Amino acid sequence: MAGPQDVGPILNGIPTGLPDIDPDETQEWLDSLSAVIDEGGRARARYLMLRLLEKSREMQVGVPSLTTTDYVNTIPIEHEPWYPGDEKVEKQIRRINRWNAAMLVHRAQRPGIGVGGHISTYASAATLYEVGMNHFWRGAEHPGGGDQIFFQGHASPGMYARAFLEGRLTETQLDGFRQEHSHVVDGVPVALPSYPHPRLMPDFWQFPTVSMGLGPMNAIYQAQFNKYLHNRGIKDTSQQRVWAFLGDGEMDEVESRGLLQTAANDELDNLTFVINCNLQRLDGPVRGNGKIMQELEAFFRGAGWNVIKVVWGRGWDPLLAADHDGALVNLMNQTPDGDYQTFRANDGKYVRDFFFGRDPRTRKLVEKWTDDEIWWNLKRGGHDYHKVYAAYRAATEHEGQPTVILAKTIKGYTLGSHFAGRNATHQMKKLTLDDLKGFRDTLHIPVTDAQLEADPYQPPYYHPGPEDEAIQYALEMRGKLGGGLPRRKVDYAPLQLPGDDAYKAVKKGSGKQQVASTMAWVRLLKDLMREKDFGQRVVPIIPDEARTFGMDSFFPTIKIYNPHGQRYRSVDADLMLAYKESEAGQIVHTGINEAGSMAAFTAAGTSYSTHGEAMVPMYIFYSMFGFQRTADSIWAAADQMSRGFLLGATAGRTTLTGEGLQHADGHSHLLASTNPAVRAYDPAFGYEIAHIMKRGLEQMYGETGDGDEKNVIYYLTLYNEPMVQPAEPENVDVEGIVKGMYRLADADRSGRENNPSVQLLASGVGVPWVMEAQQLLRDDWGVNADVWSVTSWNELRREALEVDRTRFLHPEQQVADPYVTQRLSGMPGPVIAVSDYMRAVQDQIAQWVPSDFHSLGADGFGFSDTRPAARRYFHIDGPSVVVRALQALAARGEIDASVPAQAAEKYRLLDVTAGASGNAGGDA
Ligand SMILES: Cc1ncc(C[n+]2csc(CCOP(=O)(O)OP(=O)(O)O)c2C)c(N)n1
Ligand SMILES: [Mg+2]
Repeated sequence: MAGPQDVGPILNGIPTGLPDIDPDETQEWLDSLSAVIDEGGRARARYLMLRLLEKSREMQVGVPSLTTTDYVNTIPIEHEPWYPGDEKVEKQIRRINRWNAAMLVHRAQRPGIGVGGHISTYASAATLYEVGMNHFWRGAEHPGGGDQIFFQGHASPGMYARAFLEGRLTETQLDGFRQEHSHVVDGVPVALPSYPHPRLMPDFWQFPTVSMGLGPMNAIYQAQFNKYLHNRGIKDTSQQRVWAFLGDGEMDEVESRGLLQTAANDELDNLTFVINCNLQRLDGPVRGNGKIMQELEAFFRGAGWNVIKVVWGRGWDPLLAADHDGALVNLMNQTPDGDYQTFRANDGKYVRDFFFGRDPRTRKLVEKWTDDEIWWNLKRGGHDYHKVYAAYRAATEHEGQPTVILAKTIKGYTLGSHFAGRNATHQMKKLTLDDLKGFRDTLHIPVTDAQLEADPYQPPYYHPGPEDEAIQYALEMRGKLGGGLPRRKVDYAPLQLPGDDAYKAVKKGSGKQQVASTMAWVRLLKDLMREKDFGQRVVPIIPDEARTFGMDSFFPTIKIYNPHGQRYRSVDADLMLAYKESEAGQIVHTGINEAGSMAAFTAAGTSYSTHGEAMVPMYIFYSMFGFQRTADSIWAAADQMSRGFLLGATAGRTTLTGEGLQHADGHSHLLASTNPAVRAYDPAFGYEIAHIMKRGLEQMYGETGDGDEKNVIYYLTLYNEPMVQPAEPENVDVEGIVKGMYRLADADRSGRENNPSVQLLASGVGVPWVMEAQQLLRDDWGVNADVWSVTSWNELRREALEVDRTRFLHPEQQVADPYVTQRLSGMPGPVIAVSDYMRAVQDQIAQWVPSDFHSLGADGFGFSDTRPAARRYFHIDGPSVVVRALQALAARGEIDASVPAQAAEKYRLLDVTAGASGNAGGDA
């Protein structure tokens, strides 16, 4: 066992190396403690120690804070505020919501539909939502701006029920729950999505939350973004708050906890997490043997949050007041969650016997109570309006820290004994006739037995009519707070976009200088940011790679956002490119944190809707750590209809090749192709980048177009291989660049008119390889090769799929060929397609190529080596393209069958050291 001599210099935050300047006095204190334990017992000693700690902190004695407190409410009764609502009416509202939320799911289980839903999550959280709805959350029309609420995904039926009660949704809509295309009325679908999905219900849901763990991250960065907008003088957001409703099971997702420090460091006191601690997740208890609330308390407090526990309802107050020797608190502290769950799945007698009965002193506390009283009076804190209200008030008044409210509830509350606290409750979607009757009685819903028996699959919804007192009250409260929630609205001024001049420099090319496409993009960004009005709308987001991408030059000019400014003298303060943080900084520097960067991107990219202020996020990252690492966040960003630019820098499987397997991105375009909102481009040169960026800005932020057309995300891959950036060719095919391909360099056929031809297609860093191949084919084999720059395999495919679909569904229509077919038809010879990505990227267009199609690509794991060696290894370099082209021609009988082998021999195709395609270097 470790003795005092074994511990390090720091013990639990208390320095142990300090000299004792008065050992006698110290001994007196220690003796007093021993005496208290001897006379008053350990509980008394503990009490005194805690009081001493409290007093020490009050008097600014630097003692370490405790990570956990007793298993009781954080806010003592004497600090509870007066409850400003009409509890009776609010209870009635809550009952109606509970009923309708459950009926909505139950009816969606009707025969022939059976699409499911969740009942128990909302049942446990109804009070948490209702207190917010009636007293706290500001709607979009509030003069101070609306609050932003991340509703727990599986609680969506409750939000629909509330909107129905307020007259914002109809019964027909409720009946279309989870039948988004098939529930058709008068020819149009009238339906509701399963979960909060802005893309599916764009005037209602604001934040997608159902992929657990993303909500917490996005809420933190939403709160940060609100302060960012404020500090940069773009919008006064000082009155707006962000609330995130989360499950206790959800808190096991790494994403749920991984960014808590950001909220604390930024002092996001505009942020409140409400964690519904019903002690259960889908399969069973969250911490059967432990206590999730205690664990979360320690975790959040350790991360620097203000923690408010709402454990017990008001019925417990007199018992706790009478608990003079701490026996009840002791019992509360010791009982594991698994037992708490079991208590609520039983009855009052069980609670008396197995909870209070564990200690004679606690048994005595309730000896005058009936079993029913024990059952009905002793509620959990998250079901008590007063306690929840007190917590919300305290959270909104707290300054300098984000707050988490840990509210203890019962999963399936009020749904009856088959649901409440049962392990299976999360998955239960329908009620038996008996359940329905019991539930109706518990909630006092005026529905008769006969009505329930008539069709137990379709019990009626209940709405007391717009004149009813409860409805009037609900509407009045929402009216005062600025209107119904959730609600998404889109109302913003289109941006004044940069003119052609901003793109001039990058279109000029780099002369003789070798410049990587990343640099070309950074140069363009600099010019775009110089544009008056527009420049300040750009939100550069960088996870600690600014130097890699040559963006450190931004530090002293537009500065790094930090709500605390720069309180230290930076080590490089004397340098021109000094590291500079500022309250009004423009760069969102997330640290090494791609997940957080995507959350920041989402917050900025939806600002056109969440704040009515269009902002342009430009999130630049190591391309391997974008889609590969955070694709689910990008999916959610697309659901939320984010707009902006993702820049996958250091792209390619052989271009950053010094960095090797884990860094070498040879597939992000394929991953990008799975996201319907992403427009992915793999440009080769600066001028292509310029046109794509320009088109992206026009599409997403310009005055034209509407709807989903604008709700897209542009993804550009950028490389770090220095090469001469050509000037934009005269009359360049801009439409081709934007649609995905254009003819870059025709073969020089003079004197070789009748020689065989091939079409070489390449993207990104592969374009120089096919230029090399074009020359070799001409000089060594007399073959005419036309070169195409494919700026987007993905876009070519997307367009072709659209054509296919139209042809399939409207065979009667005359539909023009897909763009890729049109461009290649009539072009002589087979097609060879190559890039620094795996073949599947290029193969996306195969079926629409009107000629033989052959692809080369970087399939397999990356590795570290020189660029030329890696390209030779994957057989994507210039000579490999030549040999592939010759094979294709030989197969068509256009050249002699022996030629390809001769070529392979000539170029030593199987010798990786013989490769010469590309520049040396390849680190980041
Ligand atoms: C990333 C992810 N994994 C799994 C699920 C499936 N899932 C939905 S709800 C749920 C249990 C939720 O438990 P908890 O967070 O405690 O919420 P409660 O319903 O108890 O309030 C699970 C596993 C999901 N939605 N997202
Ligand atoms: Mg739970």
